Amino acid sequence: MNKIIGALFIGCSIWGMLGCSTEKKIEQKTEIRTELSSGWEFSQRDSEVWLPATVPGTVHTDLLANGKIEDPFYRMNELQLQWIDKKDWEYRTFFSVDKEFLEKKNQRLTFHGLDTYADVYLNGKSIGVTDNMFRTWVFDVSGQLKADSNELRVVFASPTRRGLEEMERYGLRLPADNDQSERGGMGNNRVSVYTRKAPYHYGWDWGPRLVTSGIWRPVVLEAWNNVKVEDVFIRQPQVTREEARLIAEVCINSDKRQNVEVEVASEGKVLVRESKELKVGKNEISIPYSILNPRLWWTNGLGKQELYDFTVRVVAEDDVIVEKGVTTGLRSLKLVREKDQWGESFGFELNGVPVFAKGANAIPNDVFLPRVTRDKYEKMVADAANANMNMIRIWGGGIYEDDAFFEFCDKYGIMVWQDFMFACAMYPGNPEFLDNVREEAIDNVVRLRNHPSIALWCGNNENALAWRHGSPGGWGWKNQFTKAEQDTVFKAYYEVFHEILPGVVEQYTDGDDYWPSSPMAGPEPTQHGLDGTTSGDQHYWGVWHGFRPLESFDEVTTRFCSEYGFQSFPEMSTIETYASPEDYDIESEVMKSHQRSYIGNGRILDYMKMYYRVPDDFEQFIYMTHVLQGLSTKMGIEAHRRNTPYCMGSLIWQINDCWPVASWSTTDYYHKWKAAHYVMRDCFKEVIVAPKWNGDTLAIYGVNNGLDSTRAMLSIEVVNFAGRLCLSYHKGVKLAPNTSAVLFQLERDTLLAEASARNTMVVVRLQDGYEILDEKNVYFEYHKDLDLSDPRLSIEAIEEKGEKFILVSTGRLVCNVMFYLPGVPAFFSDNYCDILPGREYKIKVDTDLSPAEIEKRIKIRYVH
Ligand code: BMA
Repeated sequence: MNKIIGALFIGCSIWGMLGCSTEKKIEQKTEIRTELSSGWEFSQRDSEVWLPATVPGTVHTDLLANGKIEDPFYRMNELQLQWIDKKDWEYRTFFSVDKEFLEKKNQRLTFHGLDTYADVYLNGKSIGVTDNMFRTWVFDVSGQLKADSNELRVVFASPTRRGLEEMERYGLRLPADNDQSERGGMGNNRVSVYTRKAPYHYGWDWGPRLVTSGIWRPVVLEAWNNVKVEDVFIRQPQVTREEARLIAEVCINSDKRQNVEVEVASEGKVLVRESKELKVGKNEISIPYSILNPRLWWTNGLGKQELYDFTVRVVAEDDVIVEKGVTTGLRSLKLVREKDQWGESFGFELNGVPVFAKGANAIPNDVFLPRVTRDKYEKMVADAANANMNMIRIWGGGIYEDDAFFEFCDKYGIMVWQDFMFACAMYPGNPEFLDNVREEAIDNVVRLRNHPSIALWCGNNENALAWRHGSPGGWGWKNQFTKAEQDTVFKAYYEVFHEILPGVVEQYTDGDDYWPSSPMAGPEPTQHGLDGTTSGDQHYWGVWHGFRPLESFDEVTTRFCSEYGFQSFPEMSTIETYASPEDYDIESEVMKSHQRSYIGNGRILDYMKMYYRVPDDFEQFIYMTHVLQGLSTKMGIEAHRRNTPYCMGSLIWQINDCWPVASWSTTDYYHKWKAAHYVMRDCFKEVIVAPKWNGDTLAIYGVNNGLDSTRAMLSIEVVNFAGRLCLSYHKGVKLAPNTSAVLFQLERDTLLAEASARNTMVVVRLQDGYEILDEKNVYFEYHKDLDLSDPRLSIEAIEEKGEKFILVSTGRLVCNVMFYLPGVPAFFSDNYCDILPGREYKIKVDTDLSPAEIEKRIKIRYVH
């Protein structure tokens, strides 16, 4: 049983974590807060069997923990678990509260996430009904609690049965292409769009269909007397290097009419204090103040991620009654769209400086969301920062992520492009649905708006593109509807994405930017549903979905490429978690079921044939998919950056996975780096050299997306695969900020002279003194046509100051060498890279193995 024993908020003990810096103590015991996380049980509705449950959790993970189902991710188990979403489930716990709690005037129960259709009962009495997994549900339970045993019961209705009912009620069958209803035994009843629940739970082209129910975020019980600070929002109307003009908007709930002082403090200093007369109930208070010479928040790579802890205190008769802390960063951050010689720009400006957005799209880190711990969020965001990213787009088919994700984005300097949760579908427009959406938007905007990392709110993912109202085209969705029905569907679209959501962003943020749909050429009716090329943002899927060659990244213009990507399998150690050796064939049932793209594994194979020799061996093939994805990633990023400042953003689809699967991810479900993630780290450096063949001419571009001009030495060396230097050129160059320029051009014949195109390469390097800013290898032929003979690599393992390294050298070029330690978790600081003859590479290895064991166990794969 949960026991609540006066967990009082006194002085700095709790608030210290939030940055309390007062000398004063809170003299009055005002607030008690506890999480109801223990003693939970669950049961299939109407069964007498109650089993232990975890809260926060899901019914699937509870069934798994109780041994009632097999691991949903293993082989084809997912198919056996489709009954779960057809059932109703019940959760309950018993808890007591102490005298002190009971004596408080205000008692409140908050569910931070209920998935999804739930009836909530306290001591047998209904206290609320819920229908949106994204909302925070707050119930006033004042006077309804008992000292000894309270029963809290949450009954979840089958989300798919309720979905069917909602679909019937709405009367139109709306398109939702990614909903894998057939797999769920629901025929073509794509019910996902009628319910405000994470769309990807119903399946996606990288995700299983596992439609969960459960209490997925914490349940919190609070009690207080007198005054409660409900919310603090630090508005930043004007932030410059000289001054940050701020407004603390404070929402205070008061039990009585009273005169108080409200102060804002930071770093041990009271910044402002004002007298206020509180009325009974909610009081919205605005307190302007400013900070001179603020320490600005910058993105990863451009500066420090300075954060400020502000504390708002309510003081009466010289005692602090209550206080609340909030952490934010001071910065001006906006989306700039201005007419220019090419059309209209699309780029982010941070503290007055244009920032090339380098990053990736993110999906939820698990199908079973409560499994995503704070550590996993940190790993994901740190992986982004370590790959030189400065932006993550939270894509609209998942969830509004936990606070932890945004805290890490603030800390690591990652801007967030935040979609609202609508993707690749059309949605109902009945008044209850629209109201529900509005409340969901308010809850999440208010929850997240203090994070300096938030750069953009975006209505949806690809809905406009797919629908393409008023014109032929799109994804053919309009054909199933009469003209009148089309207008109904679009009216709902328009209300949500052009009225409700921008209205919420305008009302509840400090002028944050809003973009109705990604991608779109612009919000004008004439631009509706058009992918951006001369304006707006673009999802470029010519590569992969369109089966265009990788070179086409360079042929397409984009002002901001918010999606593009290429698939690979996860590495063998991950495949081993869901398949057994008899499945090791890309055409096996198991491998195909862990591949959800409609073009499947064949698309990877077809691309591989274009650039590489296709190996027969399964494990070598898996490795080659990484190499191929790495090549595509390099070509995409370099194309976008060569186009600076026409193009000001490059976001890879996608950084992560929600289960172990073949997908576009650059780190897999277990956050293991694929080759593409290393490639991103290289290609997202502020200064890069990006050579490119224009027919028979090698054009060597230098790109600088940093804040300062850079002087460097460009060297171009033609070497054969045995390491003999054939030719070299050197040139001093200057790279201005946010520019891309051709630094040098050379003809293929000049470079090759008498050498063979099959065993000669060009090494292009930008160097500042001894520091190598960037280096790229250029080949004269595709790898499938190169003379890549078997290598004789020498690998020596050493330990220096407790860290392990391998020293690697070769007499002949080896391409895309993957180092691995079979069966042993290890991270190599560099991997999948070319090893050139005549050099020594020192690569750090994070592993528990000793150097001797590393040498014994290390294995490599390479392109041949
Ligand atoms: C996009 C996304 C996703 C999808 C991906 C790969 O455009 O928005 O819906 O998973 O392509 O097909």
